[in-house]
Amino acid sequence: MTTTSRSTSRSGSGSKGFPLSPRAAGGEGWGEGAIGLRGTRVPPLDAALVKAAARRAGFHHCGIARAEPLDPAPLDRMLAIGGEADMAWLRTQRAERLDPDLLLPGARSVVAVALAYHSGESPAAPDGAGEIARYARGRDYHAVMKRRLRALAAEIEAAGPGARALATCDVAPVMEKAWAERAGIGWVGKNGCLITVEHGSWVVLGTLLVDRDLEPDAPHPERCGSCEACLPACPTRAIPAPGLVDARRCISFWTIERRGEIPAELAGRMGGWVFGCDDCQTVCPWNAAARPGSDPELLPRPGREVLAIDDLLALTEDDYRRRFWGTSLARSRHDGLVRNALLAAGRSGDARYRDAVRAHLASPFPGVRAAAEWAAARLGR
Ligand code: B12
Ligand code: SF4
Ligand code: SF4
Repeated sequence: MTTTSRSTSRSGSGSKGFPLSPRAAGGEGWGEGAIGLRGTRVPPLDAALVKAAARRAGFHHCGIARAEPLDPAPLDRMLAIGGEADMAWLRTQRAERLDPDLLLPGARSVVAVALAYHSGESPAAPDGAGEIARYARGRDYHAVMKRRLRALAAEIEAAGPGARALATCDVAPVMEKAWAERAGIGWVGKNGCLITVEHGSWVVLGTLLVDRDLEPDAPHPERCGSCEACLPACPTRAIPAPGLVDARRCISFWTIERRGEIPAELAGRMGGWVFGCDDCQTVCPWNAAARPGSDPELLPRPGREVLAIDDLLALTEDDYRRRFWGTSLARSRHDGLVRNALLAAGRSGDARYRDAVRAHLASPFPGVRAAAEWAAARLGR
């Protein structure tokens, strides 16, 4: 199997997917099947075989959709309100997001997969603790997803020599939730997350675009019904309408994706979060009933459910690299995590953080400095 690898990504650089094998595209003796690239006939693949391979590769869910363009309405609705914040790539790569053929010319099917990461335990954060979103408590899911997608692709290659595929997780302009819904894995809930019946929304997603026909699954029906619990549960009111997430107000965006200064109006509403936010998911009744995932690679690492705020305030760049390299927490960078901890210290109102906060007033990073000033004002200088 061969993958394309072109030059755009979540951050605007890097590849659209990741290479699965260096072999060149092509094949012979394909017999009956759809017309593929260069007018060649491509034989269909067996969907049951792909799903069995996905189970062997360690995926908890796998579904298949036809690689036909997605409905642009949800993406356009989000872009119309500026809900992408400064993630300009969500807007500039609109066309690729909607049409898989622009990413993998000749794409016929999308294999959507999900990994469940929740341990089933939700210990209340102790006093003085900064909360970490659940998905970030185990190994970096990108590495786990990538390795397993490669294993799945290798099995597809063995079954259909010459097939071409593009494996993606997160960084490529692929709307993974929309594909997972179309492939029957779950539905996009009013909180904007993909929810599965078995594991709730505590799943991360990946896709494999394939240039072969596979028997598609039926799209998953919507199961939120009349519930709207997640909308008022968002502390920063980042879900203005069902299924619409405004990144400009989302704690996840500010604490993970965005460096620099966090607006004071939002800084005061972020509760105990220092990396990501799960509030719109913890209230979801489907998550109360979710089966824990038991995957050792994704389960929380000891000491990663929460991080002590005073510990984070004293975190050096070297400590940060040593402790968080290879984990999802690396995305916020050292200055981002310290900034988040400063704001959490300010929100706590606990004067014991005063000196540690003041130590950051002269930080070279404007975001850290602004957070230190905000927190110091709250704690009394
Ligand atoms: C950008 C991004 C964000 C931005 C969101 C920006 C925005 N306004 O959408 C920010 C930084 C805020 C964010 C936050 C989070 N993210 Co994020 N994010 C992404 C990313 C990279 C792209 C998403 C995207 O294209 N957004 C544009 C919108 C319009 O499209 P969409 O998100 O795909 O989903 C829409 C369509 O599916 C559409 N839709 C489809 N069917 C239907 C049906 C109906 C009825 C309706 C109304 C809408 C609808 O509505 C959806 C919501 O707008 C994806 C990875 C990927 N490549 O897909 C991860 C991804 C969506 N994120 C993920 C996660 C885990 C999170 C967080 C839970 C992390 C956390 N705990 O802090 C939060 C959840 C916030 C929330 N309530 O959604 C997971 C989702 C897992 C899941 N079970 O849903 C993904 C898939 C990453 C992964 N590979 O697993 N994220
Ligand atoms: S992740 Fe947090 S801030 Fe973002 S929409 Fe959900 S509850 Fe709101
Ligand atoms: S809380 Fe209710 S409305 Fe929100 S996603 Fe869950 S089921 Fe849907």
